[in-house]
Amino acid sequence: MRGASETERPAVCGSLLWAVRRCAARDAFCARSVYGLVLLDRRHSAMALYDTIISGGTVVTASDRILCDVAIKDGKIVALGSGLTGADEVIDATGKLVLPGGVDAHVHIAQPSGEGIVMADDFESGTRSAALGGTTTVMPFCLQEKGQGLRAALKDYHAKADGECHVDVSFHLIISDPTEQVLGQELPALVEDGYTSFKIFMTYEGLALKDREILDVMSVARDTGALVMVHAENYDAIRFLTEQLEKRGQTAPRFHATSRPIAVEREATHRAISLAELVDVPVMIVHVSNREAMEQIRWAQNKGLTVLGETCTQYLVLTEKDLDGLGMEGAKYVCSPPPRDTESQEACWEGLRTGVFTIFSSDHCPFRYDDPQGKLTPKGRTSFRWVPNGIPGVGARLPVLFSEGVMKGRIDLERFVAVTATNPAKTYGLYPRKGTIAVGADADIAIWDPTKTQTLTHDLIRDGADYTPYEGIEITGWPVHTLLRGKTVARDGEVVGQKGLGQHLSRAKSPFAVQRDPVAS
Ligand code: DUC
Ligand code: ZN
Ligand code: ZN
Repeated sequence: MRGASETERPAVCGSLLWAVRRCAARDAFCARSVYGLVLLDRRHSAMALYDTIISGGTVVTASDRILCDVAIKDGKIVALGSGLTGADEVIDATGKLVLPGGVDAHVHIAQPSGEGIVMADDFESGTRSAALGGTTTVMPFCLQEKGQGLRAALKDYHAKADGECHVDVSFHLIISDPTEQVLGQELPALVEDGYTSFKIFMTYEGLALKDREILDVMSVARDTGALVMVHAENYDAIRFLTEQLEKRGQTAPRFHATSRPIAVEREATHRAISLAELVDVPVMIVHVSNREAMEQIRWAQNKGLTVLGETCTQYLVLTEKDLDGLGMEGAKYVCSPPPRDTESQEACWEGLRTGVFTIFSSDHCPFRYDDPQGKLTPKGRTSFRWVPNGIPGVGARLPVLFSEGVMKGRIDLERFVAVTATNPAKTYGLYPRKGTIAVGADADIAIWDPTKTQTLTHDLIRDGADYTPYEGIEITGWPVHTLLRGKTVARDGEVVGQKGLGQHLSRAKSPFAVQRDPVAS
């Protein structure tokens, strides 16, 4: 067996091109893993060298695209090269794109959402939809209820998820009650245990933290190397506007958008950035919906602050007009921040293209529409303020971005991979295990047919909701085969195999939050 010489670059750090050339040059004799040297030697060819080869497709990473085969062994990618042979199973990907499975860094699954309201997805249905939509890792939130310890909250969420998932899962924490115990004991211990990111809210009854509390949480993040995600909307301003609207009888779902105008988001975004600057800690502003909020982030980035941004599907293809539907129809689009206008959509595309936004997520937060425990809760009919906040999207995220972004020339394929897989994996401490196609990475792969065209309907998405807000969009390109650690989990619109293949992932600290070893892989 030939090993890599001391002077060679470790394969996982190299570009895809480099790895391919290197494998091709050696006739795919050997491969290195991220975690050590591996034994792939032709002399053992009586036994299959590989479990699976994906042959003939165009492999795309965040930096390269190249025609080559991908060999998989024991759930890992072990070789990239041309003319690879010697596998138990060969998947013909001729004419297809071979992409890293998506990493959806912002989803809500089975999260308690208020009295009488039930989220539409459990971990089985939410991760089923993810697999069908080409996503192989989801990052849901574990919500700390007021008065609850974080460990207790995590125990509940693990109990809900364990054995149920079709794709891998890794929890962020939501801090709603930053007590001394939480800040001083639980959070630091949990960061060391691999829960390396937490979300805080600047709005919502029972969730909104005061500025002082935000500073306290940020300060723990700074001390522990965790990444703070911020829901940036001004709580008092929303309450003020909501009360005014209700006094005027303006209670239909469309007034949800009126109650949360851009200034509400812009102000909170700027405040979150300023608080993070004071503490000297990186911060991720999630679900950014418009140019003014994006400009706060760009301003901070230009100033040299580590401020990251995320935008989501709804801000690219929905507008406030979608909330106008007859009767309660608009409730299908109630989410926060609300979708804006076409200029805001353009700004979000620009942010994805230029890198102001590092990450593209779904903010999947599903409620059934025609259901008293969902969007049509009796209280919701009395005012928009009671309509459950959030829309489904984990299954639609990648097809919509591929079709509207890549196929319409707004972003290129490499950027698509970057914002949907590589960057989320890097940002939240899952890289290089997740988020790329490289020797040593988990074989989490979505094979796309870029020519497949269809009209988006809920039966293609198959989450637990009873609608998709993206119904009727004409989609070009579809993930026709999804593999999780080398095993097929979805193919041709059907989930394959048993639930329970998905595992919980403990994460490293974000490279944005801690100094990286400059030479480690
Ligand atoms: N914030 C989220 O992140 N998701 C859904 C609703 C919300 O306000
Ligand atoms: Zn939020
Ligand atoms: Zn969310």
